[in-house]
Amino acid sequence: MDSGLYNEEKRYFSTGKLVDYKRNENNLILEYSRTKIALEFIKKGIVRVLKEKDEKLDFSSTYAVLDGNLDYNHYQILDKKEKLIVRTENLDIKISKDSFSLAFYEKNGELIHKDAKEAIKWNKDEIWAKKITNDKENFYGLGEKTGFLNKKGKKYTMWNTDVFEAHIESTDPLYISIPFYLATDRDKSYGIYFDNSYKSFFDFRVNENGEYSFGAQGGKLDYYFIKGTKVKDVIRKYTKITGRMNLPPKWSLGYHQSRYSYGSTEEVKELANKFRENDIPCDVIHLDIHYMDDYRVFTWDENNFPKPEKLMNDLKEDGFKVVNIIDPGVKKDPDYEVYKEGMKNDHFCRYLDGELFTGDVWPEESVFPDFTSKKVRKWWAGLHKDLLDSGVKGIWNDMNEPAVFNDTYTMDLEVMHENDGDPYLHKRFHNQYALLEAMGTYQGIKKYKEERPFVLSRAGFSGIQRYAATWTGDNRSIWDHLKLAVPMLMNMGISGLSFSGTDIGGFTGDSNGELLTRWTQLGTFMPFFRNHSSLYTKSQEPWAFAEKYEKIIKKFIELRYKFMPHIYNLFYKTSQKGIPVMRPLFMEFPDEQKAYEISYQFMVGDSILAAPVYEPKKDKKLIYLPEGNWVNYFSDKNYEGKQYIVEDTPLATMPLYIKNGSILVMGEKINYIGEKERNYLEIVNYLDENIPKNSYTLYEDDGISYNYQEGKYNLKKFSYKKSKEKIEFDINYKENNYKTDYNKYLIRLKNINFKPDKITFKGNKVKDWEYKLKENELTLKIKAEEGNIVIM
Ligand code: MIG
Repeated sequence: MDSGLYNEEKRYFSTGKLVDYKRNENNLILEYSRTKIALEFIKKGIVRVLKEKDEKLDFSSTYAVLDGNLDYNHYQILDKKEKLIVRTENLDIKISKDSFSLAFYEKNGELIHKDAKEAIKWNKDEIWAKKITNDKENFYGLGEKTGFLNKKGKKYTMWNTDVFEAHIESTDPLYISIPFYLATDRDKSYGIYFDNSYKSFFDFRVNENGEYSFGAQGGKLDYYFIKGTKVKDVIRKYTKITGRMNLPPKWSLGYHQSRYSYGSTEEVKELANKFRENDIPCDVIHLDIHYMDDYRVFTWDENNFPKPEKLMNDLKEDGFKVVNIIDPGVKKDPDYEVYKEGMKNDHFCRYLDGELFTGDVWPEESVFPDFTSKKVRKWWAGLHKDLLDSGVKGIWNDMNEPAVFNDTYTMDLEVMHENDGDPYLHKRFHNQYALLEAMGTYQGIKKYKEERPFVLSRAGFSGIQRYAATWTGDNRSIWDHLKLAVPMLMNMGISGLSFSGTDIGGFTGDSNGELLTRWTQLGTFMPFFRNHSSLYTKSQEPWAFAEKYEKIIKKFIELRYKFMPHIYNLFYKTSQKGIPVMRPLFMEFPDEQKAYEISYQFMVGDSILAAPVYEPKKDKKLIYLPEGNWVNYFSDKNYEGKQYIVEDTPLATMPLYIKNGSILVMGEKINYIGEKERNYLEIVNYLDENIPKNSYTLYEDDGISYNYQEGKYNLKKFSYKKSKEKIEFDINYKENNYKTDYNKYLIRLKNINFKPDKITFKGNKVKDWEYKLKENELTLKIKAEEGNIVIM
């Protein structure tokens, strides 16, 4: 079988010599003797490299790429003997005349990245880009991939695939394809986004000449070089090209409970009651495929769910939101409305000769909407009306690789997609199928609810972050899969998919109390926080095992809600800049060599470090703490950074550290988002001897509507400043157009090192304060207003 990897033995064409070139507004056309190549200048520091196909330069993109980014034309061309040099404001690009090859330099002459000598190769089936790396450079990203954080030395395939259970280091590909990688060698970073949705390959097995490559079995060579001195800058620019997540409804950041499947009204109600009775916070319940009438999408099973509207209403009163699963396959049943309507309007995928494509999925023989067509997406959006009207709040898109129960596990590659008049075979659209479905789903929710949509998708392509959260599919209830989740989710975050999670407790197989407890601890700091398990497995709701486990699980779910103001704030930042919530250590500590290889610890934002336990009966763990001073959140024990420490890891706690010198905002314990008015917002200052001042800007809004787009939000800046004699704490409202539910600030200063004599707020004496000598902590309460606190 052809592995699809670049193979020197095969016959390929290469470009030949430069014959001519032409400068246009935003692009430079390079005419080599055997092909044309365009460099398109997208934005400052983003250059698109595009090779012609079938003797034409086709500037069209996949659905991943946002329109409207093209705005750069500040460049000059110098024609030298052996090279053309393109100078932009922040890049010098040297183009070799002998055979096409690029080298990107900083303005100071430092090399950022260069191509192999013959940089582009192709034959009738494949195209390849060949690149050069160095010993120090590592690779990250590529979305949903198993294995260690650093992808150097491995090869990967992009082909959306339903992989049941078997997720190990060598399992590849999986459900989601993100043809984007980040390369960094500590001093400099760049990204490459390969905008090709055919089956594609990234081969980071660097050869003796320092070469690596990527390519695809079809389509164009079309990639974006993204310059970024800092890693965050590369991600910011990548998500400029393919988009960022929108602000999610706040409830979707709470705890989700799911199972394949909660099968009746009674079962769902019992579940909901149990959460409230046991006083365990939960916002969301998921309904898997058994809520439907014989797996017909957009229907309800009338026996088990006779009155969905009533059920939704009852759940709503208890603060629950319901997310229903929808698969793309539509049952081929002449009496079924969705099938009839789709057939009448020709919405389903067909072969070139007009024959309907059918394949077996849950409803048995099924047909598949052609989401490449705008009118089909609109129809699909419309189909959600009844579900949403009945009170369903979010949609879960499963099986959208698309998965089909046949030999290839997917749609026949010869099936056609209409693509609004630019039709082509499934092999071109396969990896985009879920992205297009999610577009339709998102549109539907947006249309029928005056609220921010929540969509969860199993498959995806670059850009899926604009419409959906993602999860990593069918893992198992084994320790290895808890561990695997950590680097996988970090790489997803690097690849624009900030809102991701894994099935907590594991999907297939039986979970157990200890495993579920440890997994929930990780989940507390995972962007998407859902417990889900498969048919025929042991129940794994928080109370499913012994009480000692339930207690700890409850404590951690509560902790998620305690951290909610901060987590929501981090999501706000993702929506603004694309920077993920869950981050690899090197993103915050780029100067530390060690940080680039740490696969099983992560940062939540820039100030919290989590090192989840992923082994049974573990009572001690070796942890690396980067530069700075750190405090264990649970034990209050302080540690100096830039060293390994051995930490105690009793089941009741997880290694969680706050970087001293930072500020965190926290909420009160609630059972679900919006349950009740809060009394206060807690602002904790983790003071550090070496850090005399710092600040934290908090974003707040109603968490559900679009009013923030009309300015109805707050940006509150909290800062402290320390000197020998006093500490000042300043509250400054940059924006203040949303009325919050609390009216007090509870301010805590840890490591304060003196007992204050006098505290004032806006010049008036503060009475409500307490200093705890043993904890070395000051707590004070003031009215939630702007102003300056002086502590002397
Ligand atoms: O072939 O809808 O990954 O989360 O519970 C199984 C049933 C189909 C796969 C999803 C899983 C879901 C299950 N689905």
